[in-house]
Amino acid sequence: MPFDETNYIQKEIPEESQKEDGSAFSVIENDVPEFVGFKTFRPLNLEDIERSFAENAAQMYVYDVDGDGLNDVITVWHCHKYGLVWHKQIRGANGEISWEKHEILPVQPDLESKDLRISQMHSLALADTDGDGIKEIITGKRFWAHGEHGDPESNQPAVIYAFEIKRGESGVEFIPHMIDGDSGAGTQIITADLSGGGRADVLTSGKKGVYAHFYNSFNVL
Ligand SMILES: [Ca+2]
Ligand SMILES: [Ca+2]
Repeated sequence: MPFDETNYIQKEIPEESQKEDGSAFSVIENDVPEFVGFKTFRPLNLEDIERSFAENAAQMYVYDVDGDGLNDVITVWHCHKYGLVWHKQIRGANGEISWEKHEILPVQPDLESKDLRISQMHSLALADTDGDGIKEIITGKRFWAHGEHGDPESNQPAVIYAFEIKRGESGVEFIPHMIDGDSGAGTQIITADLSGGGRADVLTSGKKGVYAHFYNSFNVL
């Protein structure tokens, strides 16, 4: 189809939002894409709505996590520290939007605990790796992002995890599945069907090297 500029609307993102590390374009409220920055939710036709989605985000995704028909926001809370979060979209009686924060991995973990925690999650992907129609949240450790001692627990194993979203009567559960324990991910995780098996495989690169992780089956933890 020939280029027709009348098919496009150009809208400049305000300067302060251009500096935000994490951002996403997706449909939250209307039938046109809206900008979601990690400090703001910015519907294109409305004034900015201040909302802190993260302290220092990685990639952000807009996805209906709990399957209630309303898009939610998924991101890392601090890409050099801790926290993997999703923000549930809530609609008020008059259609007003608010957000409810839920932690998938703790923002302030107990370092004495054996519970799963990952520091330096500087990249995030969303893809259906097991082919069940629901996307998994894929993230990993950016090993030595600021060198050996620059970030919390810099020397912990360079893991990659898929968090399976399980929707149930009592809400949403996130089941962690370790994809790999010694590779990690830099600032971007790519998913693509490399093997031709019809499911998303996972590509990572970082200080531990460049890897393709082919989906076989989820480890049962
Ligand atoms: Ca939802
Ligand atoms: Ca899936």
